[in-house]
Amino acid sequence: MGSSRLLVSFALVIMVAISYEPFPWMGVNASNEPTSCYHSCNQTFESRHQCYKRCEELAHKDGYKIYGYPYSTNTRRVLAVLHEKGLSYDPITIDLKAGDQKKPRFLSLNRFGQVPVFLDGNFKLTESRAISEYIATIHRSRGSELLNHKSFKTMGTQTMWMNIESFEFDPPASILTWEQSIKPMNGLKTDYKVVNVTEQKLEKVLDIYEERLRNSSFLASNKFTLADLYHLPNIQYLMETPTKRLFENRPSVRRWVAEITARPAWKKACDVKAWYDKKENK
Ligand SMILES: N[C@@H](CCC(=O)N[C@@H](CS)C(=O)NCC(=O)O)C(=O)O
Repeated sequence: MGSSRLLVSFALVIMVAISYEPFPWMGVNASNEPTSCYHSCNQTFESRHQCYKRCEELAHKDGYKIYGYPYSTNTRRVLAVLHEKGLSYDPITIDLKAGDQKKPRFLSLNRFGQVPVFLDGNFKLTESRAISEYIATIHRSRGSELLNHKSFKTMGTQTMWMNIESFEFDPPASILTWEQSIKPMNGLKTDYKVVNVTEQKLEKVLDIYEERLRNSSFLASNKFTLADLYHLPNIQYLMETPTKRLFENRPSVRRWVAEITARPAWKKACDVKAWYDKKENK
């Protein structure tokens, strides 16, 4: 009797612990519907492809909303994924110049006070790379295949290059974008000392990219993937600054930059007018 009561209490504690949401403002309303839909695809007589398509439709039925700013690098990263997949979305402008991201209304969506914030129905995500992976995974069979998960090795290689972007490329690249593009756009002065020191760091990273891209069309494999896409927002700005020479001086990096920046989806992601013309902003 005593031991069965103990067992029930233990089960209850486990159930409460599993359902506990440590950051209620992040994804508390998440619907499990799409995930369980994909799981169910293994148990139906429908073809896997058809089943995935149905799950995609289900996941996308409410439409996507993106709170962002069309000049923001992190917003553009997500927009690029949406365009690569041919997905529609409603843009909601958070004017970073006006400081909208630090106003209570927006802080209730993202306590870090940063864009983008992505809504799939009631499910909320922040962090541009997490949002990108979410969309690319749900819509893996639609539009450009951004995940090369043909084997565990290709998956590992892709994750590795996505991490290299985050931890090696992005830190110097985003400082250089900030100093040379964003600061002047906001009437602030570029600190050239910072630029010089940071360019030296970026050069070391790009030497490694040059080696890799000599033997591979794209970073993770011979196909364009999220690993390449993640670099686009900073590269786009840097190609308009003197830092462009660091990319141009390395033939394989130059070839890669030309190829990825020419993608139609990327051009759409950078179209500021199209962002403001969309209906949610009106
Ligand atoms: N790690 C975040 C960074 C988000 C971020 O820094 N967003 C910038 C715009 S590109 C922002 O909102 N800056 C305004 C601020 O920090 O006040 C992501 O990848 O989404």
